[in-house]
Amino acid sequence: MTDSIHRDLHVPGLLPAEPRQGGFGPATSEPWSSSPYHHPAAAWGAARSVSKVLISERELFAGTKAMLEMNHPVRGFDCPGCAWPDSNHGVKLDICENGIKHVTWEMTHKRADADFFARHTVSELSRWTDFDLEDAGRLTEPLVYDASSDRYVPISWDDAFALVGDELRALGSPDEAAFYTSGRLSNEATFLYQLWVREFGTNNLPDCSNMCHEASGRALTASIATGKGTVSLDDWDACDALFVFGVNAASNAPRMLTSLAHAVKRGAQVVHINPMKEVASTRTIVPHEVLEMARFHSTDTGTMDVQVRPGGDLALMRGVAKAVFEAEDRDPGGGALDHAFLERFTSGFEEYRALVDAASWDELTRQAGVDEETVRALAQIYLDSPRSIVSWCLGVTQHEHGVDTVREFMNVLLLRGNIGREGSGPSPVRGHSNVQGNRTCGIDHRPKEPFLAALDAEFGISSPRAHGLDTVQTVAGMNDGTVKVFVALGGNFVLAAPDTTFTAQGLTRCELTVQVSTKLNRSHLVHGRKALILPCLGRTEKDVQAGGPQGVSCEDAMSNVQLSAGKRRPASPHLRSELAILGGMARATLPASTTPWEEMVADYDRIRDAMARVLPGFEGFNELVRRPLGFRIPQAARERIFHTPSRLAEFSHAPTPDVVPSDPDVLVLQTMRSHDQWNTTIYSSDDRYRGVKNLRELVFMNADDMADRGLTEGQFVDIVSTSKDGSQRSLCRYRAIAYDLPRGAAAGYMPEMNALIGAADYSVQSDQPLMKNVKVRITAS
Ligand SMILES: Nc1nc2c(c(=O)[nH]1)N[C@H]1C(S)=C(S)[C@@H](COP(=O)(O)OP(=O)(O)OC[C@H]3O[C@@H](n4cnc5c(=O)[nH]c(N)nc54)[C@H](O)[C@@H]3O)O[C@H]1N2
Ligand SMILES: Nc1nc2c(c(=O)[nH]1)N[C@H]1C(S)=C(S)[C@@H](COP(=O)(O)OP(=O)(O)OC[C@H]3O[C@@H](n4cnc5c(=O)[nH]c(N)nc54)[C@H](O)[C@@H]3O)O[C@H]1N2
Ligand SMILES: [Mo]
Repeated sequence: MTDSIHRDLHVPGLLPAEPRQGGFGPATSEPWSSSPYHHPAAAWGAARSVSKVLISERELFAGTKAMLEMNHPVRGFDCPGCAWPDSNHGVKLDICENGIKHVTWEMTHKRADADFFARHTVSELSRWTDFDLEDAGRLTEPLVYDASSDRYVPISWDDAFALVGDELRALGSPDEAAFYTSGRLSNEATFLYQLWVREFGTNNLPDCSNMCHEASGRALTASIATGKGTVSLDDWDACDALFVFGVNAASNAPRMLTSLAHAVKRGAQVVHINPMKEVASTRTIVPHEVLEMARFHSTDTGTMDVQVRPGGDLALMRGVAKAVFEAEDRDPGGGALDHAFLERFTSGFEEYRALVDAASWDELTRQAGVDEETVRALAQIYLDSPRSIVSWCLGVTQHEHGVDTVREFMNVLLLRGNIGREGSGPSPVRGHSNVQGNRTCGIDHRPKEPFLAALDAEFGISSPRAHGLDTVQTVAGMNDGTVKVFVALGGNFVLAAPDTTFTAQGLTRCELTVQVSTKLNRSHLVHGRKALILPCLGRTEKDVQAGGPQGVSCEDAMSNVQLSAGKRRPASPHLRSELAILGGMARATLPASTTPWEEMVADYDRIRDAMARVLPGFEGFNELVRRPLGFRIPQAARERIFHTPSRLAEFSHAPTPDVVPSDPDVLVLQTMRSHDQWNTTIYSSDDRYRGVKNLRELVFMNADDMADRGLTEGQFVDIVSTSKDGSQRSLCRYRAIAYDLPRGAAAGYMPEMNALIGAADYSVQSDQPLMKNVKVRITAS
């Protein structure tokens, strides 16, 4: 086996490459184990796991109190966990295991204060695990990197802002800076952020969405002229069939389990389409139903499982379309197709029909990795269901053909008029709690003209029109020297982005890196020549500005916008809100700006007033957002008004992609989350629903693929990936674990496995890194 050049390249700040049991999670000497999980999701294990985190953070009382405030419709704060909407059944609290873990992680009593940084050099911290870095606790004051002592040392807020302003103004062009967002930034902070960046003069606004749902946004925009799903939770409650693609709901959107269980209970069909059989496709104990929990009653959360080939979803849905056309041919006008809808509201139907007719069953089933009988069974469910929803997450988007696949979902929905009526439509499961709101409020490296025109008119500025850099392009720019300043509002860029060493090398080549964060993470240690850590308030904390206590708003995955106000005393008196930090950096960068930065920061209502004039659907924002359940942003597509160039919903006509590797030795590896992690934050090395304990450095494989390679359970293997550009990367001494996966499919955990994904490995359709489609060879170590 050849060691790739990338492994030899040592970048300061990165952990050395040798494996540690536990991966980037807590180091552990406990024996690892793996055995199938047989219990319903969200059962007592969830309660135990929560109390473990609460107790370890010594926050049992405060944590319990916070839980009662979280997602409370009138006086709560928005859960900073996932973007799944709150229960639509009135005032009931809507909380979940992983949301609670997420919140308590922020509320820790531990502090990474100036003393802490005086005790540890950056080189020393670089050898800590990522778990230990975050576990140092909340950051308490602004810090600047001091090269002479290799330490972060305190700096005043004013000096920190001045440093940012000076560096930015010294650049040859505003395009030499990039401004990253992790999707938990509030709507108001988002708006201020993009305003600063555009007034400064660039659209370089890479965000986590570039790695997440960029494909969904592009596909939906092309087909129905909105980047978002069109359904609400009421639609979930009304549908006859739910097709759920590529999401691990029990871990990543646990409150979705409630909706799945309710759907099955009232007799709807719930089909899970996933190469991996995830626990959400079987049974759950509905988190709210305390009585059922006490009695160990579980509810089914699925009626059918389809184990698709990685990337085979498009072919699968094309097979469904083929069966729908066949049903129409058997009984013309009998209701298989919604002719009235197709004629009045769509464009490109005939070409789509011809494309599907030309595709053979053999080819579709081979590409889908699913037999014809199963595809037909799926199609029958679709035909028998007057109202259908298609829902999906990263299993669909992080592939080469993510955009075409989401468009195929739309094609199939359009055939039977499944949009713009109750119980039907597309429903992407978004990631970070406000990633959807970030786009709505202007974080977009490819902004649209009407938005820029409105922004310019409101503030008397002239925003740049040229497209900016996304995440992948930003990493390339840092490496080739065209990006010199990197500002990150949240997130953990070096671990979240692909090609870890390349990304790390890029960051170290920057003149200045600025991280606005709550906790210490790897991206603070892999830094530019100059570096700032600016600590901010978390979502649970009280935010008081000159104009009094402030609240901010977030948009969930179903376009509901709600106010969120923290209640806790801030972790340190020196913390500032993200908005105050943004206002400070903006003023220092743009001393002559006529934008009222200080007034907007003093009273967020002033920001919302401006947003009401710039953003469609936000008219009366301050009043709307104070309603008990907030408001839903209106969507034309939901009313069957499609603002596409043709004014019609557009069928797409992509060829069926070839997703079967030509070399049988090559496996398609997906990189995913375990149950006990939040993206780059890893709480423990367990993955309860997949039956794994104390192990993250593993690769799940089909048992026959293991046997072919002479591998036994738990044996050490080396994983070598080959990038689109031919370069190779490797991870060594990972344990092979047999799992119910289709042949040719393998799976392991992000962010560790980002080391395998080359900078060239992104989709040409969406520019999304191919995080679910890494071509690898696996051999015994
Ligand atoms: N607790 C917790 N909650 C989270 C997060 C977290 O880290 N922890 N992260 C948040 C974020 S930012 C996001 S974007 C979401 C992510 O939510 P998910 O999309 O659930 O994230 P992953 O863990 O990457 O899981 C991907 C799923 O897609 C499946 N899959 C892989 N390839 C294919 C394929 O080709 N076809 C199909 N049909 N399925 C496939 C995998 O088997 C797996 O079930 O969750 C959000 N919520
Ligand atoms: N291989 C692989 N890589 C992936 C993925 C994958 O499936 N596979 N998924 C991708 C996806 S979908 C996403 S969304 C990205 C996630 O990428 P990011 O959003 O960049 O990463 P996170 O781990 O969510 O960021 C965690 C950090 O956010 C900071 N933080 C927490 N709360 C706050 C707050 O309130 N304010 C501020 N300012 N900072 C805060 C803390 O310092 C914490 O360390 O990763 C991507 N990377
Ligand atoms: Mo995400």
